[in-house]
Amino acid sequence: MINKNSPLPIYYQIEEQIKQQIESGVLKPGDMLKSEREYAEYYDVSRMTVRQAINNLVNQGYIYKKKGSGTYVQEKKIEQALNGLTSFTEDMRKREMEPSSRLLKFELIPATAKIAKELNLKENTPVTEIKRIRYGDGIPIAIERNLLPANLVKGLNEEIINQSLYQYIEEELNLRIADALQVIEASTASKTEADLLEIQKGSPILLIERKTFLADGTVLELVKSAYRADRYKFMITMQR
Ligand code: 16G
Repeated sequence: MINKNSPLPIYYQIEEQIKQQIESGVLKPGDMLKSEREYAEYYDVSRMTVRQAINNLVNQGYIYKKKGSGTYVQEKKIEQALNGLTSFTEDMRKREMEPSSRLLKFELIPATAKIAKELNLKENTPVTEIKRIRYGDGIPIAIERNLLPANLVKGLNEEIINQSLYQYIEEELNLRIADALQVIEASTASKTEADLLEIQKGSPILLIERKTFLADGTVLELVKSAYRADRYKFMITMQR
């Protein structure tokens, strides 16, 4: 229950209670929450107060509103450990989700000056460009664009790309993927991104740039991806 004499604002107390119900599993992903009116009656507070608690939980990604329907508990976010260099396929499998992809582009392009510099190639060297929507259990999670030196990934075809790129590189080409540099930035979805990710335009997304290296220091890929921020979070363990 809430304590009206507490120095903690009432909306905050309600927010924390709902959060606790979600974290403890009393409210499960996909469950519909009570309406604002019901919460207001239940806690004996104004609907404005309830609305503030609800909006805060929406902003924190715990719940989401469906127009004309109600407010629901959000699915759990997929965590990617930042200290392990994983592929999308491995990432999903670890979460016991089924990975899949939709191929939007698979082309050979000549390296522009900028791409050539990043990949340590001469300008106009053939580069393989791959654009995929990545899904977990059929839900779009990310849009991903990879650029790889074409001579490094010989034999790549659509069938392979629909499975795992890293698996092919390691198991078929016997190259050793060693490390990567990754930059993560917050942004909002453009109309095109929103349509591909099946979210509303302007929803939060995480823009990720990854430059991956082979054990001998060769640049293997440049990747730009847009992840749905409501479905994805990063986790990092640190040592001192
Ligand atoms: C991840 C990587 C991406 C890599 C892909 C390979 C991030 C931000 N990016 O999505 O760099 O190319 O996995 O996935 O994590 P695959 O082996 O499933 O094709």
